[in-house]
Amino acid sequence: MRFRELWDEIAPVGRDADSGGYLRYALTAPELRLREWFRAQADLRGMPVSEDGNGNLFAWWGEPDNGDPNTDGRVGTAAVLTGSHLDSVPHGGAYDGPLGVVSAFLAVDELRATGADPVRPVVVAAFVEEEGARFGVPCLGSRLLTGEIDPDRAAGLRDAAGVSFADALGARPAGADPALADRFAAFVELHVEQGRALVDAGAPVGVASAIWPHGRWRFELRGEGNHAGTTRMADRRDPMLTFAFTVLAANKEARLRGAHATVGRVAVEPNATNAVPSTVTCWLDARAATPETLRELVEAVHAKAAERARRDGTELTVTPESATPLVTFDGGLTDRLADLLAAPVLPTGAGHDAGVLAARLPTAMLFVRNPTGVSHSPAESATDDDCAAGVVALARVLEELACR
Ligand code: HGY
Ligand code: MN
Ligand code: MN
Ligand code: MN
Repeated sequence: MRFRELWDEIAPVGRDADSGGYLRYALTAPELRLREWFRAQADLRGMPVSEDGNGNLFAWWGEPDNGDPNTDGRVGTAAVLTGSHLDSVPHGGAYDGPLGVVSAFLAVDELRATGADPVRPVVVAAFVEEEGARFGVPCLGSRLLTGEIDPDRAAGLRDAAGVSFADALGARPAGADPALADRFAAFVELHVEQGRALVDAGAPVGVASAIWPHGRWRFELRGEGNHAGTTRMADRRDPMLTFAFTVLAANKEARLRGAHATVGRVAVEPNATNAVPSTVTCWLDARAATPETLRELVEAVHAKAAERARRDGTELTVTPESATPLVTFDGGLTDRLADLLAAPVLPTGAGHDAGVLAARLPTAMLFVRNPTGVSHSPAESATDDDCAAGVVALARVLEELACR
């Protein structure tokens, strides 16, 4: 086990010196460097790398499939897929994503050290744009691979500088792999926990039961830009007021339902201290235990924002940007892994590529304890001992799924 050694190789990549967090947006320089690192790690292990035309990378231990999922006429023995993503949210933590990729390579090493002889290929994956931090749609790579998003829609998604996903990728994305379920027997994603359930349980590793349904909605509030010094308060059409009320309403409506609502991103036009804004655009991230609760929550926030917009003389447009349904991981597989590892089973409110692939493949997730419970922040953490326990757990899972 060389966890620290391997971890230190990627630790400086994309790290912001001021915040200590990571700026590893999909297909930008730091993430491209991590993709090169991924290829080098695969190479070191004699694992050929295939790409799926969507920006996702796959390193094969065992006979690789023909590498062109979309023109596939022949599928070999279904492989066991593991891995995660290399991109981050703005000023994100070190572990969210890369821990699953590093652990996957180390789990391959562990298995090989024991002389394991898999009857199925073991494949380490790095999925592109899991966070949606650059192009707005989370799990973009896995959604393309499963056919959950139309390749033309994905191609046209643009980043803040106007660069399209197709341009960043260098091609129109290939889209769904019709042979996906033949190609892969199962997917197991290891991820840092983004909460404190494992701290409470006193366990270094857990198994995921479900992912709350969640989504992103863009709220565009238009008013009238005007002079801060001369415009009478009664004459203003100030979208910032509607915005402020919307944020408070989201918080209240989520609390009422035991759900989660966040407004973590906002853009103000013209963004001047001495001007009443003309437009405020904000993004609502909403998550709840059931689809019904999520729908009610978003409808309630929308209704309250619309009512407030009428009072403020502003105009409101709400656009859904992404939706992730309730994911219940394969019960048989989850129970099997929880028994194998004697690990607790827990749900999460975070989205993952595993949640997308679960619609097509038997899928499970392992979580590694996070002492602070903090994630999507530079304060995200995990101890080396727990990360090593995660690798051992993942190796046992791969042995169970690929060597029998
Ligand atoms: O849950 C999320 O925000 C993302 O999918 N990682
Ligand atoms: Mn094939
Ligand atoms: Mn994340
Ligand atoms: Mn993640």
